[in-house]
Amino acid sequence: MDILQEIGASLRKGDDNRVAELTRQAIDAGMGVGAILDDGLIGGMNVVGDLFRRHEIFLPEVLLAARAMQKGIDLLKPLMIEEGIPAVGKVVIGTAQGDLHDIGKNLVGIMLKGAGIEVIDLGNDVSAERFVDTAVEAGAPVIGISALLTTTMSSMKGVVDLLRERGLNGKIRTIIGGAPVSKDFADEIGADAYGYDAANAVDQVKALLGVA
Ligand code: B1M
Repeated sequence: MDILQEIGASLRKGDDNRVAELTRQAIDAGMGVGAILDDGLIGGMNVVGDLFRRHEIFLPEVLLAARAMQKGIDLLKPLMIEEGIPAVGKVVIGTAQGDLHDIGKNLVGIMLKGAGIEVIDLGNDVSAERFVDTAVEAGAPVIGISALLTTTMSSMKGVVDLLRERGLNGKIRTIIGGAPVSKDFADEIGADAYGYDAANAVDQVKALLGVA
């Protein structure tokens, strides 16, 4: 088993110390951040999702896997963020109201910071009012919303609708993403952009900020 497969296997077992140790080894061996993330950590988490869907593992195991994934991401974070880049724009991010899945959102935040964008992270389970109020107060022209549940996707529409109600559409733009979200859904609810993964989210946000 190669080191990336081993990261995935340890993540499935929820062995956070081993995931951290292997991630460190992979970094030291000169493996790229993208490969460690996609083929190690995210690959492992996808298997966890499949096992969970088939009721072969249960929530406590998923939580342990999420904790292990976060330990790996924490080690990759400094490599994804180049310190001292002047900010080229400001974005408010968070997960949709009712949604506690924040790993993807955290990755998007790290990548945005890495691209020199200032990120105001509201965490998870964020109401439409809080997204919009924060963007207005902070003078952020972009709101990014992440959802992992089909049931919380509808609250993304709440943010778009609230911006429209307050006459802010066009002034504050929205980008949405997350596993069940699609470009079609973004178009349907009137979001300005859709990011299919964290790297694509950076390209889309830069385009919204006009710095692409
Ligand atoms: Co949950 N969960 N979960 N879970 N969980 C899923 C999402 C599920 C698909 C599992 C399954 O059944 N196979 C399923 C949803 C089914 C559905 O809605 N159709 C599910 C369920 C049902 C639930 C609960 C309801 C279970 C229960 O209580 N019975 C519950 C809901 C809690 C809530 O939110 N209210 C629940 C709870 C949890 C945990 C708390 C245990 C844990 C989350 C821990 C945490 O995030 N801190 C958890 C986890 C870990 C998962 C899976 C296994 C993994 C999610 C993940 O982190 N993936 C997930 C199955 C799966 O997705 N394979 C599952 C890795 C992450 C990097 O990917 O978030 O997709 P992702 O982000 C990607 C892209 O989507 C994109 O970029 C990222 C990097 O490429 N992206 C964006 C994400 N946000 C973006 C925003 C953008 C742009 C791109 O712009 C702003």
